[in-house]
Amino acid sequence: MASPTVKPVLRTDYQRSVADYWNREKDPVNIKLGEVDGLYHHHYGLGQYDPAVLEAPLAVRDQAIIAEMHRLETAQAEVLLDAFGDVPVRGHLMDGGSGRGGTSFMANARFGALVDGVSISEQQVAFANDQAVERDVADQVRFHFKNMLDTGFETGSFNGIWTNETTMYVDLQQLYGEFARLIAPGGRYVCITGCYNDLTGGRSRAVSQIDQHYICNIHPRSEYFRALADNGFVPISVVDLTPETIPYWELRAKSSVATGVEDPFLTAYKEGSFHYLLIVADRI
Ligand code: GPP
Ligand code: MG
Repeated sequence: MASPTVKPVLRTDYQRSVADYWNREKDPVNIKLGEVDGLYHHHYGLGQYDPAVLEAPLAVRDQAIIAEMHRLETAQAEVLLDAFGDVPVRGHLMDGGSGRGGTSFMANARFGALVDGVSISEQQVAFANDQAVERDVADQVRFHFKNMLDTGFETGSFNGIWTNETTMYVDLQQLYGEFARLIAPGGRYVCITGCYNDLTGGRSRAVSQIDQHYICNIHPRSEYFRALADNGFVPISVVDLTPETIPYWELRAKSSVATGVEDPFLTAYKEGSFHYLLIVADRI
């Protein structure tokens, strides 16, 4: 007898191309930073860097800059997690687009919460699950090859969900429809994202260059609030983190692990066509 139809995780050519990108990705800008302390991030940094790293003796300068960039990326994840406020011990959180797992491990360590991360990259899922074993938290932090637009997780089974720089890969109405189903009433959604400024009239050249670099589709700012409201989410806090992320990009541009995307980010932020936003919204 035929088994019930299981929907494939990757459903479009676009999703397959994004998965392919992340399955191959082994960029030193992420791997070397992760090796500093074993937390592998796929997001940018927040806060001032210590200018002394740029003057460190040549033999250790490169490593000092990398460690400083990593510190700022970890600080970014702390800001995201701060926005959850209190999460019950053994509460249940989801990481939408979990990468190599950095933010998920921090959430588990901070709250004692059970965390499920989802990613459409099988390589990232495997890497993050290996990290969970290495960190001895595989019973509490699990990574799944799943599509965050349609996870198959139980309705109302999460206290909270976050997306750390992943929403530019998906349709926001579909995403927040699924998150509204997953988060129990009173639960919280926390997002850090880059979005373009509707007030400047469209996607600037620099924003298009960022899209092209990552094969993503950066949304206008207004789309976030429309899609959240349409799906039963009420914002409680919106913070423009742009001034706090610019130092990270300035340091990254001077580092040995710069990738070429630094100029478009700095141009877009400084000209005002792009913002780095924290959005916190509650499920009603
Ligand atoms: C990647 O982080 C983040 C994205 C691909 C999303 C794009 C983000 C925006 C704010 C537009 P990463 O750590 O994998 O990137 P990199 O390799 O450049 O450090
Ligand atoms: Mg990175």
